[in-house]
Amino acid sequence: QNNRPARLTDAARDALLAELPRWTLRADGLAIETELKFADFNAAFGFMTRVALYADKADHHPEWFNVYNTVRLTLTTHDAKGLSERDAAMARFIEGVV
Ligand code: HBI
Repeated sequence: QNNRPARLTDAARDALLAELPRWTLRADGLAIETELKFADFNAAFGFMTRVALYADKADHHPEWFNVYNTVRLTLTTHDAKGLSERDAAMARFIEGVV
């Protein structure tokens, strides 16, 4: 059980989006999203496996969709009802493994 994580300030959220050009802010402002294309399903699922192991260790889980070589991810912190440092950390991890 996470202790309640703090929501990012608007300034921190905007800085994060500037740092992560492949990510966009969801219309409600409460999540960041991206769509990733891999060479094939094997590569896509291998990516998902790495993120899954990170998520399990971090106790922070993405909302995601996969079909063949495409993975869509939405990051938000339910316990914060918006974006938190946990989303920033996960996005930075993802940037390192795509
Ligand atoms: N993942 N994205 C996300 N947001 C959460 O608030 C969250 C989570 N994974 C586990 C988790 N919280 C647990 O700490 C419980 O709060 C369910």
